[in-house]
Amino acid sequence: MNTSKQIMIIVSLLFLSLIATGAYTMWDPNRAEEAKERQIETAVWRGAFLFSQNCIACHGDAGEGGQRSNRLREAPPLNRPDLQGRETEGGEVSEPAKDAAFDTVFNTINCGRVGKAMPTWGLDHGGVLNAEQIRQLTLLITEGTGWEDSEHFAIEGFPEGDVHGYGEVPFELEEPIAEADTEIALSDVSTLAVGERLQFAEELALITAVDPEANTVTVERGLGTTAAADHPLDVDLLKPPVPPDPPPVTGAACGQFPQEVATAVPDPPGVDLTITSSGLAWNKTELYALPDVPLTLTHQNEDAGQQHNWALYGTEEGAITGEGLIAATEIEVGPGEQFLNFGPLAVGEYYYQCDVHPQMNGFVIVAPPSADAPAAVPPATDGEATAVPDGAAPPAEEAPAEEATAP
Ligand code: HEC
Ligand SMILES: [Cu+2]
Repeated sequence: MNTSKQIMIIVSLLFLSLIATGAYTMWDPNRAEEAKERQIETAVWRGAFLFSQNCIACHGDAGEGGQRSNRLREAPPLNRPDLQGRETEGGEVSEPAKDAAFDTVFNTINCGRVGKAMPTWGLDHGGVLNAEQIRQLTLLITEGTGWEDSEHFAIEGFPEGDVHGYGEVPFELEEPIAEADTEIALSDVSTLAVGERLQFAEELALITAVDPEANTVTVERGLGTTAAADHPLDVDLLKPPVPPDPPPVTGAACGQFPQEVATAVPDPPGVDLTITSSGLAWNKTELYALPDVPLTLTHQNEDAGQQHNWALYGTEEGAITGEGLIAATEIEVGPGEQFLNFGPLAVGEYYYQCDVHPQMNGFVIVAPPSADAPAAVPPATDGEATAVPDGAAPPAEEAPAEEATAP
């Protein structure tokens, strides 16, 4: 072989490897992107499992929040668009908003919320989760794609011969359950106590009495948003956790200190109601209003970047089904000010909440001026003494809440 031929071969080999490298670099970003996506998917899936093990007792099986899932009322929904960097459900993701949400969620899980029931989870802060596990939980919340997995783990446990045993029970049904049954016969009730819950497929039930002789429990059926239904003998029978008591406030974590607890400052019974939202809380949990007069509400949203509204419902159940709406402001990002004209309302108690954060709630108490303010009570004209406590007028019978809907 002569030298020029050798040089030719070397040059062409070099050339070939250059082409190969070039092609590889052009191709590589796609591969890197795909690998990253797969890695996030796996992390979200792990996060869903961790969530089912640690968080559902307060936040609900699918992150739907403690109110909706009938768990810890104060635990907010975590399947919210704002925690995914979106302004609305299914809206565009804003990368800066998503990054900000990632930091807030990570820190909240790591450090807990001092003064609130949200525990500290980070190992450095006396918790049980390491930084990678907290990252997986954070991705579950900011990606928002793993909630079905979480619900599945919550109900079925971890795939394949579940060693973790969430909710598994050492007893079986003795008879199928009919929708109206409140007494349930089980093979063994020795592990059950009043106040605990049973789950029949989708339905939640609260144990109100245990009879160890007859091996039966008496239950309140269809708790929360679930409904009583017929169940066959082989229905999925589980014992979901009861929300734990909030841990005591022990001091500072991650530079947080207990916040001043918002105290309810009663408005003088009136027609101009004011309320402020700040730090994901209302400054008042009771508003006082006069009956049978038009009312106005001023809502000051002091939470920069947070969506809030003020929505009034006939009852708390009405708020869950969305059917009892009386009047509401638009959901708007703070800071800002909103006004709402509504009423007149009949004497009674009405429930209000922020529809984005149902854990922000309270009651409008509609009552005539009390004995403390006798000047405002019109004198009785018929001269008959009526036994009404506190000098309050008897409840007005006309004007049911539904007819008081604001335009
Ligand atoms: C004992 C009940 C409880 C448990 C268990 C719990 N949380 Fe919470 N969590 C709360 C409460 C209450 C809040 C609201 C705190 C507040 O008002 O600032 C909260 C708030 C949060 C927030 C902030 C949401 C927001 O909108 O600012 C995140 C994120 C969160 N929890 C994630 C988790 C994760 C992840 C787990 C499991 C590792 C978990 N929580 C377990 C009670 C709980
Ligand atoms: Cu809100």
